[in-house]
Amino acid sequence: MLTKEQIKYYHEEGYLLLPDILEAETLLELRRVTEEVVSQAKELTKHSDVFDLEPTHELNKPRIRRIKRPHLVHPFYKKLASHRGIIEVLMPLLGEDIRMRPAGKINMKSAGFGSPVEWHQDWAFYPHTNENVLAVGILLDDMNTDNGPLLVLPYSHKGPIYDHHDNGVFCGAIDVVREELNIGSARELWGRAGTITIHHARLVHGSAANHSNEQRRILFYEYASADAWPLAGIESVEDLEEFNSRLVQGKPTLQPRLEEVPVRMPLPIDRSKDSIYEKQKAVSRRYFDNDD
Ligand SMILES: O=C(O)CCC(=O)C(=O)O
Repeated sequence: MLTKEQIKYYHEEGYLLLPDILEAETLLELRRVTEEVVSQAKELTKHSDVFDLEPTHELNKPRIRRIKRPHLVHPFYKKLASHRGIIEVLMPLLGEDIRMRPAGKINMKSAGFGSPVEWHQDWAFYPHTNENVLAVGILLDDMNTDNGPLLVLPYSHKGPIYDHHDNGVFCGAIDVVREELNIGSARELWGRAGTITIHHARLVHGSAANHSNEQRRILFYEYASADAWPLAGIESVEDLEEFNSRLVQGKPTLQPRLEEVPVRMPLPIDRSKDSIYEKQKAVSRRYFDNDD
């Protein structure tokens, strides 16, 4: 459970860093399963439904940037999304009824070349009827200042939704010069493997390339209160059974709660680009260096 101070901190600053949430054996199993999944990517020559590849990936020299929607890839990841330690941390922030979003990913950030993620707000990708929406990051490896830690802009979840478009198309990245963001106020989130990060869906965040000798893998799950419904066009709710099957805690509802929240629709969008890395290629001015 979270302390009152931690709950206050989350609401004020927009993020939390919580050490030792996963037990040692769960962490070991998470790493083992991840290595097993990655070993299936050797034969790939292009992105697949499961893997997003680094620009320098080669056949038989796999360079995996991301495992997409891990909860659909291996039952262990599905189970982990409802880990009691995580749910107990989420309940004071999201309430008794919590649904997982259909996305989720493991960003691999391999040693030496792991790609950066440009500054963005998750809310720009998936606005909901209210802002009880957040992402949980589970560190598979120790994260430090050199291996591409998660960078967050405290308090930015209370500010505007920045423009994530370039040349009239949603590119999933903020041009921080054009939008005059004060990147100097960013904080690095560090921690040992097994630590979790939590960031509010409106919080501006990103991360640099990993030029160190240590890999930095984070598994991200995204959660919303059951009464926070995705806005039309963002995610299909035609299959109500599937929608409700993603509840990790509590009961579903047919009554979305509407809140006055800033929204900028991520449209038009190139749906063939299935990962943030591919979408962000369309931004004209990058902040982080990149191998592309
Ligand atoms: O992996 C990271 O450092 C940031 C990931 C992120 O924000 C994303 O993939 O949306």
